[in-house]
Amino acid sequence: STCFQHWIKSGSGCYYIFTDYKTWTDSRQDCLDRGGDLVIINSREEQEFITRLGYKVWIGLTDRDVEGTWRWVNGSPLTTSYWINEEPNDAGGTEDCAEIRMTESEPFGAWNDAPCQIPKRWICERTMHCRK
Ligand code: 2F8
Ligand code: CA
Repeated sequence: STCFQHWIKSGSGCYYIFTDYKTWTDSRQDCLDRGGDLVIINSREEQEFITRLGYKVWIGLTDRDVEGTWRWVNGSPLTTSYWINEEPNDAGGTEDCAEIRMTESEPFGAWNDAPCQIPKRWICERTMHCRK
């Protein structure tokens, strides 16, 4: 199978990588408008692929419904996670959306919770184009 035009294939997923900046909600809406959603990270390979892009990006993970209960945008609970040490910390009581960032201690990238209104780059994911 292949990805739709302009989507990048990695593993069994297709990704759209943005170089402009939007709030978490607007990022998610952009992904939905394109037939995808913010990326859900299911494997170390996917985590590393996104980290290697070298950007801080919004991912499809939030605890805005129930503080402290992190859920993926498809409603599934968080099982395997890649939080930076001491994250998520809900700094200032204002951090309900997850980003990937690279730090010196996390060269393969790890997650931080940040305020959802901050504009950041984002990554959409969608399934492959099915050939009949
Ligand atoms: O030290 C970790 C801390 O760093 C920043 O706050 C100083 C982050 N804030 C933003 O990205 C807005 C915190 O989320 C992070 O926990
Ligand atoms: Ca944080």
